[in-house]
Formats: sequence, structure tokens, C-alpha cells
Amino acid sequence: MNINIIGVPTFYGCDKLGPQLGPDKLREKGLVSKIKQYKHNVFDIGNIYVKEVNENEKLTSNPDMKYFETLVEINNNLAHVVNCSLASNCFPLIIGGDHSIALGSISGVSKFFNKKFAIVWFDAHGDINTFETSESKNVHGMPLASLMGYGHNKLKDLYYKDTKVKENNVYHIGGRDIDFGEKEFIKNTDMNMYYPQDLSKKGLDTIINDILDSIHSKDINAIHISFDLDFIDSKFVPGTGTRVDNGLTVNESKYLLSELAKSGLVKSMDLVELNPMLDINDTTTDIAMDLIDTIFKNLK
Ligand code: 4U7
Ligand code: MN
Ligand code: MN
Ligand code: MN
Repeated sequence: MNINIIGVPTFYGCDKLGPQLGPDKLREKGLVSKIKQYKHNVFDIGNIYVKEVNENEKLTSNPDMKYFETLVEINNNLAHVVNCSLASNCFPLIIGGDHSIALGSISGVSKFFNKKFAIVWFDAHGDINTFETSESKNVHGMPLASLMGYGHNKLKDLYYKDTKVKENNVYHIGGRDIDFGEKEFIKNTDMNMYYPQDLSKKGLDTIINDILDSIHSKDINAIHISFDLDFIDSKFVPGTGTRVDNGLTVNESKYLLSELAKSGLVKSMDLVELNPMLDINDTTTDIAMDLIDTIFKNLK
């Protein structure tokens, strides 16, 4: 398979320094050769341009969302690069950066597949806030809401003017730190939520089979994986910004990713929220590499 690596070195969505170092950190650790060992052709097409914005300017473009206009620009460019990558028969691997970049990556995926795709979103958080429900004003807590058509028009209509994904085609796994406004949203949504207690009660194999059966029963041509490292239990991942207890282990995460990769439907992926400045002895970087290894070893 042809793989494109696309880095998005930004921390603007989380307003905490560190995630901007993620893409180059993984490159230094041998990202390209890791993927090449499975006989894929790897084209590292570099990093998306991230404009420098002064700390005290972060609320000037929109008082409700930090670094708003800059994030719109970054994500619009990213969406186009991802769309072009898929159009040239490549698998785009998007490396964050914080999770706000899923807005751009998935908008590009959505355009290419004409919305006939599913998202499997691994995260301790909902990421379904809007500027109206968010208390932090951090856009990395909002990408999934925007993609489903909620929130600010400029986010909803990023790259092309429409909702990017049907709520029912979103499969969210691992949520355990969900805000009040997000809980209200979940009461009325059609998106599929799998909480840690569901995973331990039913078993990982049952859950992943349920997800794949559900996807196979629909008119869907592709799966996009969006993996936030805080999906993994806090004690294993010092190098991510918003850690939460009661998550899964690394091996459990690898099991879920390998089952998805073996389905033959995974066509694109984000790996986000690696923060090398918080990491201890590259623990979290090594985990990120291991997750990527799992995907490309099993990709069909
Ligand atoms: B991440 C939070 F309030 N919900 O909106 C918010 F708890 O991409 C956290 O999943 C968002 O890491 C975390 O700021 C976003 C908070
Ligand atoms: Mn997230
Ligand atoms: Mn998260
Ligand atoms: Mn986070």
C-alpha cells in the first residue's frame, strides 16, 4: 500500500505547549522505516504550515474559541492535503498535534468518500463540545461535534459546505470524562458510544465485532480511525495532555486497532495528542510507535 505521512505541528487546539513537537518526534524515532518494514511505500509529505500566533492574540479572532481563525486555516489546508492523498491512492496517516486537527483530516476524508465512511474515535473525552457548551474554549474538545454539524458555521462548513459525517456512522470508544453539555448532547444523538464499562462487561472481542458488523451492514466504503492517546489509561501515557484514569491498556488498544486494520476497511488515520514535553523517557512516544506498527502490520 502507498502511505502518506502528514504532520500537523500545532498545540493551538489544546492551548498547552508540547503537541506541536509530535510529528517530528515520531520521525526521529524512525516512523518511516517502521512502516516500510511491512512492505508499504511510504511518502512523508511533511508538515502542514502552522502560522505563529502571539499568546495574547489567541482570543482576538473569536472570544469563544482560542486561536479560532488560525485553526480554521490549518484545518482547511489539511483537509485538502488529505483529500488529495486519498485521490492519489494513498493512505493518509495524520500525526498531531492536538485533536483539533481531526476536523481537517476528516473533512478531507468525508469529501473523498462522499460521506460514505465511518469514524472510529478512540478517546477518554467526548470531543463533542461546541463554543456554547465548552468551558475551556479549547477547540480540541470540539472536533467531533463540528464534523456532525454542530457549533460554529466556519467549523461545520470547513472545506466544503455541509455536515461531514452522519451521527450514526460515528463509533466512539473509551469515553470516561464527558462534560455536562456533552452528556446532554449524547441523550439525543444517534452516535454509537462504547464506554469502558461496556468494554469490560461485554469483552473487547464482542464490542469490536459489533462495531464491524454494524459498519458492514451499512453503505460504507471506508473507516477513518481517530486515536487520541488519552484513550489509554493515564498511568501508561505520561506524554499526553489530558490524562484520565480507568482507560484501557496498551495491549487492549493494540487488539482493537489490529481487528479494525484486518477488516480491510481502514483507509486513513489520525494519531493525536502526543506531548513530548510531558513524556518520561519517551514512554508515550514508544507507545505511539507501537500503535502505528500494529496498524500497518495488519492493514489489508
Ligand atoms: B481531547 C474538555 F473540559 N472536555 O472541552 C474540554 F474536560 O482532544 C477536555 O479529547 C477536552 O484531548 C479534551 O476542554 C480534548 C474538558
Ligand atoms: Mn480527543
Ligand atoms: Mn481526549
Ligand atoms: Mn488530550
